[in-house]
Amino acid sequence: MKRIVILISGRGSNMEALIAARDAGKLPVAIAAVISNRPDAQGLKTAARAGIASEALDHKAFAGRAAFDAALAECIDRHAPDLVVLAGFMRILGEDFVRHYEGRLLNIHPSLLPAFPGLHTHQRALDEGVRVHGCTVHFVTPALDHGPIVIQAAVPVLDGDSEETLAARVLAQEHVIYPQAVRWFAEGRLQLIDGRVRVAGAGGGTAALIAPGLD
Ligand code: NHR
Ligand code: GAR
Repeated sequence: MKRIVILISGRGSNMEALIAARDAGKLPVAIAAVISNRPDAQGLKTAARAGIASEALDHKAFAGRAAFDAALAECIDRHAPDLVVLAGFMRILGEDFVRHYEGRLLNIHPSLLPAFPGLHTHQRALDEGVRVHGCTVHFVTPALDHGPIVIQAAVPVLDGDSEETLAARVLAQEHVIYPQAVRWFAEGRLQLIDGRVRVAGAGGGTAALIAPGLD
């Protein structure tokens, strides 16, 4: 069975969705460890309660980004993962780190990339007046939020939405597409060809789009 390490910085609801999918028999992976760059992350407690090895590596304790990245890679590699999953992980990772995990590092980003890379995506979507928003699972490359896309889910932006209501609508879809993407990886179905993701056996053969029904 494939081994995964999950990196978090806070609440950890995407991590919980992965744990739940595993527990339901829908995600054939061993969750080797959960690591947070913030020692006070709520998700660390959740992971420990689920019986998963959890560790904190405080980025503030390091002289710079390169030193933190190196220590983080060492910590991850002790668990010998096949895949590293960024789940609400809030530190930008350097080129050396990203290259080391090339093809085995996934992120979930709360927008329909390439729209709104970076932070505060929901407020920016509201400010721009877009009618469709969503989330994206992508392979991580050195260019922030620009790696090959695995799966996206779209949600409507509704009149009267606040940052909170829109974030909640997107988050519900994150919890659907992240376990799906990790499952595809675990099944060996994700192929990277010329910077694009092909999902073997999926109709159409390329990254999928889920558009949940409006009601
Ligand atoms: N690293 C690389 N090289 N490439 C990506 O695509 C990455 C990455 C690291 C994290 C997640 C990303 C997101 O989905 C991610 C993708 C943090 C920031 C950020 O500005 C931006 C994007 C993402 C994560 N972080 C600040 C920093 O200085 C700190 C912000 C904070 O601590 O609150 O690192 O959105
Ligand atoms: C999620 O919406 C995730 O997409 C986003 O933060 C939230 C984390 O929630 N990630 C980023 O913004 C990365 N910069 P969670 O901790 O409950 O999974």
